[in-house]
Amino acid sequence: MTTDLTEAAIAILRANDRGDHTVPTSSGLYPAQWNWDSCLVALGFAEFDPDRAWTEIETLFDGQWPDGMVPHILFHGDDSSYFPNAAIWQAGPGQRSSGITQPPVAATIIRHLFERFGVQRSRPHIRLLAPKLLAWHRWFYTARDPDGTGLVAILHPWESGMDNSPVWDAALAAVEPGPSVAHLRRDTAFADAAVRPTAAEYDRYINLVLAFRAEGYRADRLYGMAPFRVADVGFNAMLQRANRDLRFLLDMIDDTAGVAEVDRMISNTRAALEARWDQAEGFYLSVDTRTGQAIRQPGIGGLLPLYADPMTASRHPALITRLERWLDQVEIAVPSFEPGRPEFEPRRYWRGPIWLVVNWMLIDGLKRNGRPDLARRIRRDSLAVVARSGFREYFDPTTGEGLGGTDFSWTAAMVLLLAG
Ligand code: 9YW
Repeated sequence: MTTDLTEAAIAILRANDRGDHTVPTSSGLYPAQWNWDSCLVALGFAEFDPDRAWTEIETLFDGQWPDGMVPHILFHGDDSSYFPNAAIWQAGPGQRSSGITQPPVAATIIRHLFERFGVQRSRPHIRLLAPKLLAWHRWFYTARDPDGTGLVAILHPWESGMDNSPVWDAALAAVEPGPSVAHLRRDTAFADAAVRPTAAEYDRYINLVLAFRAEGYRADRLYGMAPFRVADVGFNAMLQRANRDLRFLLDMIDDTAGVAEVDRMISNTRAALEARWDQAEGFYLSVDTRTGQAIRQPGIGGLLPLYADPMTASRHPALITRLERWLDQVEIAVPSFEPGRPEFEPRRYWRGPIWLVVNWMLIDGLKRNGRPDLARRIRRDSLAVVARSGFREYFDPTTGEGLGGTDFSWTAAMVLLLAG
């Protein structure tokens, strides 16, 4: 169905298309290719330009490091409007990437493309990409879970994709701030500082980058020295969902050794994620693996086991009740942090605003978990908030106000996917 909204979404993706990759926004705020943005944007291209969807993912994997990591940013062109740009990172074989990763949603997106386009058109792409995906997932379980716990760690809040979520507050407070970088920030030239991470957070983000740079971004060094290290439920839930989708892709190309390897990842992570359920809290809790402390901040990542596993709701009905309570406290679904808590800030980035990409994960998960009614509500709200406030980066769940960057690629992609 073609509507004004889908026409506008296509126009945004076309405008942000740089040929073989898409920038999150043309405004200058993010002048490069971000890992999970690219994957999620491919879901939008899939609705009107299948070849372009595959190219997006293939460009991302062209940037894969020899050790298997797929960086969180690939810098392709003029990156002078972004801080920290390639000259600061000084990372990767071509010095054109960041030195950390982002949520591994690629396998899930590739499976979606396969289901959309069928075997004939997808098989050559899957043959190319599945071994690269396997190398990335293997990197996670070696570099980021060297003790074999079944949960991989993030070493920087940027790796989570949910930069300033209150879930990181305590772990980040323990990181040395280093010198102030307030005068170097470029993001606040494009978006109101009141809806972005704080100066104290940015100083620590950059100090972590400099600490990793001093180690040459060597995976065998970073895990032990990282001053920030969290086994996050949301991140691991996205990885687990991707593991299941990767298993499907490897099976399709008859890689039996690969299937067996991923089966081990799946069963270890299933048990480890389940062990993060806290009956008294009625929530999944992430853990600071430097201190061993459970993190009692209810961020939206704690709901993502619904996306990883279709049995989550039947095992833990309390999780659905919790989500329903969140929704009762806002106008529009879904806040990225629990409303009513002191840390909830409905306009500040990942401390409360709605992000459509996470809404999509919950919609998908709720359908699989036998709650199509809740999925419908979130879908309706997601489309309505864009119709009302435009293709913004994120939205205030209490008012529907659009916030952050404008003409955002992944917001456009989610509209195409959800409206289709
Ligand atoms: C940054 C591009 C990225 C997203 C992240 C989001 C934000 C800021 O923008 O990061 O400087 O990297 O938090 O999830 O990938 O849209």
